[in-house]
Amino acid sequence: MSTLVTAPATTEPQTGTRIAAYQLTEYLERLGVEVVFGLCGHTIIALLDALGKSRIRFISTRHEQVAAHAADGYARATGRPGVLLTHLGPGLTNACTGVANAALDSIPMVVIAGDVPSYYYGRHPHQEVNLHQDADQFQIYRPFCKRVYRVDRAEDLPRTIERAFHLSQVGRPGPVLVDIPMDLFSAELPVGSFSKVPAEIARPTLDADVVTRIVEALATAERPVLYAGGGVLSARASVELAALAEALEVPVAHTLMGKGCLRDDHPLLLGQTGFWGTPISNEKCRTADLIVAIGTRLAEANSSSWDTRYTFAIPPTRLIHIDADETEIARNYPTELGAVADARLALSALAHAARGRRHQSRGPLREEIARGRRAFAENWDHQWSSNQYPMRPERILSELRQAVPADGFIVTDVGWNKNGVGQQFPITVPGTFITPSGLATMGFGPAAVLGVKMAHPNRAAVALIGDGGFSTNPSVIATAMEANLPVVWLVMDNAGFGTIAGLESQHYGWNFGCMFERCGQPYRADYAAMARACGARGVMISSASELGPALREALAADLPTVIQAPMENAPTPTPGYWNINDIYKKGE
Ligand SMILES: Cc1ncc(C[n+]2csc(CCOP(=O)(O)OP(=O)(O)O)c2C)c(N)n1
Repeated sequence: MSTLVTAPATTEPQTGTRIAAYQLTEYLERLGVEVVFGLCGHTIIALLDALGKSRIRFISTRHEQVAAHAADGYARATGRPGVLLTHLGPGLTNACTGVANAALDSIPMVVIAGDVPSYYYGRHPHQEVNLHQDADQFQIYRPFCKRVYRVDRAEDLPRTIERAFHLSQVGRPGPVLVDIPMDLFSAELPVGSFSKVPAEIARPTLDADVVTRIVEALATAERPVLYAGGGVLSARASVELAALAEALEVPVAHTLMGKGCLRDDHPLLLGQTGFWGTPISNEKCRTADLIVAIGTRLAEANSSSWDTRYTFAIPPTRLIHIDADETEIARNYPTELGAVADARLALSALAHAARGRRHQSRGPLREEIARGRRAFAENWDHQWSSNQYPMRPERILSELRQAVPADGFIVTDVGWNKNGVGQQFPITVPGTFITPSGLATMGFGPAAVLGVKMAHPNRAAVALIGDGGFSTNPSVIATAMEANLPVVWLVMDNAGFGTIAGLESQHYGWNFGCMFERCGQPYRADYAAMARACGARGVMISSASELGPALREALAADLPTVIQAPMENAPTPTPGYWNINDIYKKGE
């Protein structure tokens, strides 16, 4: 049985009334909420007043998107819901991108937003969103939240908050919005109003006959593959996955979000699939006779746009799919058997049943995997020691891997950083690779690392990001200073939105609109100086050999550090396929 964040029954005296904001804060404390990320506004200062007097830390950011990504990072690093507090209107719209990013990666989050006073609904009070319905702002979150609640009566607040924590964590996790008119924070509620706590939940597992059927299918298949998605990591199921793979000698491929599901040096690990995958992983999946996929959407990038020539050929490959969300099953591929289950419980049951079970001979599988992985690495391993300046991206990865302890967190953004790490960077401790996959939001990494460090102050936390991603919101430096979070941002600086510049160059022969330029010349902002201006540490790398020492110093420092590494805009290898490349047409 796995448990939600739940709270012990209240011990407060049950008489009289008390301001809702105070009772809400005490309830959050009882739920184990350690930190709230947000940005102030006149609608939420009643709650800030209460938070300020509580044990809960409030991390005040300079942009609500930063707060949302930080709450997301915190949730990924702890497995508990991130809590975001935002003002109405522009606060809520600013936070949208961060909350949507969490939603598309199934991250539990509770968003608390202030709204206009309830008694002014529809009269156009300051900042009301009401073009279609009075006090309508909560609707903005409908497409990506599991549920949007607007609380219309103070008495409904306790029940709604309890529902939000429950819903954000059950089944497929995700964000839930609770939109609260500002007057309700100041309402007097009977003491003890927040007494209902989220229930302990026994998550679904597999029936015994389903377990037998899947183990039988894996044991008797000639070329089976286990395919792990982010659901395996969020369920903390790496041990169970390894046990199943080893019991039946089945190789393991993974999605971007699934990276780290097995130690990178595990002899059965194939690597990532798809456009930015590895040849051995794509090949073993494409030629498999059976794939058992767990906790994955079988999404486009990881499936080479579902083109049967590259990553998955289903059919003829048979597919068994286990997921927490029934809507994911059989969407993109014909599926022989779907099962709705928690990844850890399912893998544990399968591994238990597989122990000692005879299986088909896999031949020299481990040697083939080792050979395939080595052959691909030979394309770039000579670059690990390249002294080229501006640096080769592979040298940056290699220095980072050497400097960061195995249990340190690598938080990426989008661009070379995400694609390169997914493909080429060894992760040995599950859960230490944190990346935005579903929405693939540029700007996630620099902010999410704040939440990750908040969750694990004694472990290293490095944001490996592009200069495009970093410059979307450099206010993260000031926030890290204020919150005393000694994170490291390693900026891979190719003076532009390099990945898109590369794509445009490939198809159109130039990179109009994608590079940073001033008066027709490349334009490089000095992010290291920007960090120093905030009182943080800033290091501009001026030769490849400086990076390793700079990283070690940054990781030992008690101040946040920006390390800016000028880098060649070299593309990440793409052994898979992405259908967009067939769309572009060049005119005169
Ligand atoms: C918010 C947002 N806008 C645009 C994009 C499209 N996009 C994907 S990669 C990328 C370039 C990122 O540039 P940078 O951070 O410098 O990394 P690089 O590609 O140079 O490695 C862009 C703009 C996105 N993913 N997110």
